[in-house]
Amino acid sequence: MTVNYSTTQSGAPVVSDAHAQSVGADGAIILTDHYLVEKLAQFNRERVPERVVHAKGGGAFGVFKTTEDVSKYTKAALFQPGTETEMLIRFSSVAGENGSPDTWRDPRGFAIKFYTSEGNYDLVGNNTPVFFIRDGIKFPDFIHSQKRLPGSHLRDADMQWDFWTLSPESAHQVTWLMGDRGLPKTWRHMQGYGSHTYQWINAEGERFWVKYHFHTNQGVENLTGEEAERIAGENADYYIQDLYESIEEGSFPSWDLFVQVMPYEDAKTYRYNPFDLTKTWSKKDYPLIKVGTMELNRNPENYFAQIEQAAFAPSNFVPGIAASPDKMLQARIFSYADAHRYRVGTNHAQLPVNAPKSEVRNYSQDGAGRISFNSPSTPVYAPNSAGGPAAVEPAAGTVGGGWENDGELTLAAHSLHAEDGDFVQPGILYREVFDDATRARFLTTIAGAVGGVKREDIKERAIQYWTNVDSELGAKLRAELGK
Ligand code: HDE
Repeated sequence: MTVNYSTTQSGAPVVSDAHAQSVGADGAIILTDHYLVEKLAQFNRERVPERVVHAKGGGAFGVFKTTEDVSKYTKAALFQPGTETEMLIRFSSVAGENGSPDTWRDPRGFAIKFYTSEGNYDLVGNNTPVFFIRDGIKFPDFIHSQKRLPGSHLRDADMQWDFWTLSPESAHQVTWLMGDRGLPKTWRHMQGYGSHTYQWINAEGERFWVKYHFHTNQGVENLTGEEAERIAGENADYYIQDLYESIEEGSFPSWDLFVQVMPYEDAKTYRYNPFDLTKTWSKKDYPLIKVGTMELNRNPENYFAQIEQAAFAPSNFVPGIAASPDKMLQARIFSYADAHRYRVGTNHAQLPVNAPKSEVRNYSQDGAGRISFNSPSTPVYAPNSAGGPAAVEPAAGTVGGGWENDGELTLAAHSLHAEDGDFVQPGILYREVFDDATRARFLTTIAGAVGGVKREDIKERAIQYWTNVDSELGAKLRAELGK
């Protein structure tokens, strides 16, 4: 009969789960009680650094099925008709620390890892199609302004609005955030976006620009400001619980994936610069094309191992999908793998949740926490004459997904196209997409947020910012703040 006795980490039986060894009942505990030492030492090391942004989140596993034929746009194996690919998703909020309420107003992360037959493809998006800035060099400053003051350790409306109003490119994302969709009812009831423009390449080597849209089959539903505030007080883990319980009950949430596809040459002349992350593409210009459906059907068994240690990286591409000239995307291609090396460790990609289902073949070796290794007969260097793994070189002169570039080194922003302007699309969103009721709630929300600003000059700049989005809105906000 096997006895379920507890053991040390090395597998030997432990003497007691309840008592440390001591010299006499009332005497000193001893250093040779290595099980006590091991237990306390492991406990001290249970946490890894939380994500500097998107710290609070939850996730689940599922399957993505390609139901349509988009092979004329991409050769990626996961997007070929009928292909089913296992995937992991992690939803999150951005500014709050781990443990902060799920229902605070914030963008929500929508990070997917597809375990494809050609390696992992990570699509690390949000529930919004745009972002606050268009150059990655501003990201640390932006996040500092949304987090806490160093002295009081409090969040602060003055620095949020100081940053936003001095960065007018934020207006589209802030309009979006202060609108109804800034407070999704649950993670199941929101859309997901790749946000950036990505590149797709078909089997003939033809290139396209694409934007990803995940449409929820649960329907888009939002909370009102009052509901969100009440829930934040009652249940900080409202979204985590909703997702977990839905899946446990067998009610599997799903999203249909659509793409907007722009022919390669159009990028030069499209009315908005298509690589500027603060802009969307009109669906009239580039209609949605369906790709397939993602269904979440399995909860993690261990939150830490499978969600906290999940490492999503926009640098994880597969053949047929590549980067674009979007400067934000390019900054992210560096940033995420770097964050994982620091936060989870240099061998993070070998942990079960991060490891691809396809075989890994290369000459990387060693490092803290190494799990897998090559057979001793595989050479440890390339090139070699012993038949070790070797790159399949792409066609001469290409890296399989590039674009032409020319010019001096410059600090210039993305070039302006015919209808570009920081306040153009937010104005359209406010006037044409929002209805009357949404506009009324929007005014209450921004009046509340700007109302928290103490410095008069920043408050005045905030009124000007909204006046630039829509002059009537600016006047209403001024009246509201004067009350
Ligand atoms: Fe992130 N972001 N980000 N971000 N982001 C992180 O990665 C960063 C941006 C997004 O569930 C970090 O592992 C930079 C846009 C999601 O694990 C970090 C820039 C979009 C998640 C990081 C951006 C996102 C992150 C924190 C500007 C949507 C959570 C620790 C160039 C399109 C992923 C970590 C998960 C997480 C950096 C902008 C989405 C620090 C430098 C734009 C969903 O590496």
